[in-house]
Amino acid sequence: MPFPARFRWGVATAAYQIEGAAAEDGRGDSVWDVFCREPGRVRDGHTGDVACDHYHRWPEDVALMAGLGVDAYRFSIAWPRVQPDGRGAAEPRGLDFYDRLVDALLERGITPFPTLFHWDLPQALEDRGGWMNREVAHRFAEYAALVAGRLADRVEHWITLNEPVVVTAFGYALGIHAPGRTLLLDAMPTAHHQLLGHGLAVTALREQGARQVGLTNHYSPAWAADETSEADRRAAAAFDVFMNRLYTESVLRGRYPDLSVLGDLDPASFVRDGDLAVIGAPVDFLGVNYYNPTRVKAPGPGDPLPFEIAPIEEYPTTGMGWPIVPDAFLGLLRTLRETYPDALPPIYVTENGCTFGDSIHDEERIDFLARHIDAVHRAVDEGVDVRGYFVWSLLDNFEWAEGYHARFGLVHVDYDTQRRTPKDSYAWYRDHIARSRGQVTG
Ligand code: GBH
Repeated sequence: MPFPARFRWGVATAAYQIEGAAAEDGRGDSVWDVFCREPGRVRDGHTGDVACDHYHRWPEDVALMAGLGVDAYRFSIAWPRVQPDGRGAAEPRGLDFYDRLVDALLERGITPFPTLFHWDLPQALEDRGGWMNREVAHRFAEYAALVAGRLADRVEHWITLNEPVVVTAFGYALGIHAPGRTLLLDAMPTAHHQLLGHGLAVTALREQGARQVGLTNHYSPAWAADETSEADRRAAAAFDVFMNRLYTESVLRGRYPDLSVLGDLDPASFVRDGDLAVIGAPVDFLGVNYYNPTRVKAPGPGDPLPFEIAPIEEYPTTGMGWPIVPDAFLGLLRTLRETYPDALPPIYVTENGCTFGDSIHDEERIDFLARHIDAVHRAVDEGVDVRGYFVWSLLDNFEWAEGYHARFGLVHVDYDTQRRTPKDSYAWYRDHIARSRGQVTG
């Protein structure tokens, strides 16, 4: 069976990774601006100060999307452009930028899918504890309302958060990402406060007329290193709660899975009465980001976390060293449907992609995308309600702690000249979209 006629093909980016113009039009510092300035945090001291200069070159980037023939574009809105200090009245110049972008997309028939928070928290809020501080959830909902107040007359689809688990795990528990804190399991309130912010924002967005609201989670299927070992299976189950289920069960069912599997954790110290009802506010879709599965083994003595990550060596890997396992993607989509048969909203795959060196002749990316799209196709044929697929990413861009070394784009960016060169995968995806339109039914 072909893909359904209304299936949306898209590309994705995020503000800090492409915009640059870090000090323009009143933009405040985000945690990533500050993190990048600390020596040793990001490879080779790279920063997002200029990035792909998308803030100035967006017309060219919209034209590249039009050339691909995508139906939809997922981008993120930089909170510190809208509220430089994370609170108070909107900076109109910041909103103007997204206003122009949205109009240009709509003119080209491209549906905007803005994400309100893709990791660039205003530093002023981090100075007050960041996501460790419950108050930030309320600030987030206010910010969401400001943006929707300006754009919801034209923007139908809204994504609140991008991958809250990565903020908690990499940003607050392990210190690999901004704000670089190493709280280990003491970082768990940041998961709760992000989810609370999501729930409060759902209501705030709807009040401003947003029609389709969802959040994007990162999913990594957990494989027990030794299926016959009870300790490894327990560790894999704990990882699954930590990485996947905490952010899914709470949003779709208004309850947390049993968090005691994570260890000595007192949810009552940060979860208040009524919070889960807020977090479980109905969503219209679930955004799924998938890159790879994770092999998990039992923790060693004195290990602060209830699991350890073990290498997956029997599959080829991407340039990041991440194993390429399209079957795990199919398995993930099946598992979501089996686990939440009555509660799962339509799914959008809001990110999937890879990096392999910097050649514009990127056969490996084409193969990666073809096999992962095939997994989505099979899931759809089996009845999983997937409505769209977004390639990460339109452009090579600032890959967080890897700086500009990892290139995920369908379009190559020369960071000296800002010249964009479509890769072979760009032509392949364009043809794939055209072909799938040619054979659509229903
Ligand atoms: C996404 O995060 C982000 O939303 C996006 O901004 C980013 O550019 C993109 O992915 C590419 O990285 O198997 O132990 O080596 C992805 C989060 C977390 C996914 C780490 C892959 C691999 C860890 N990633 N994970 S491991």
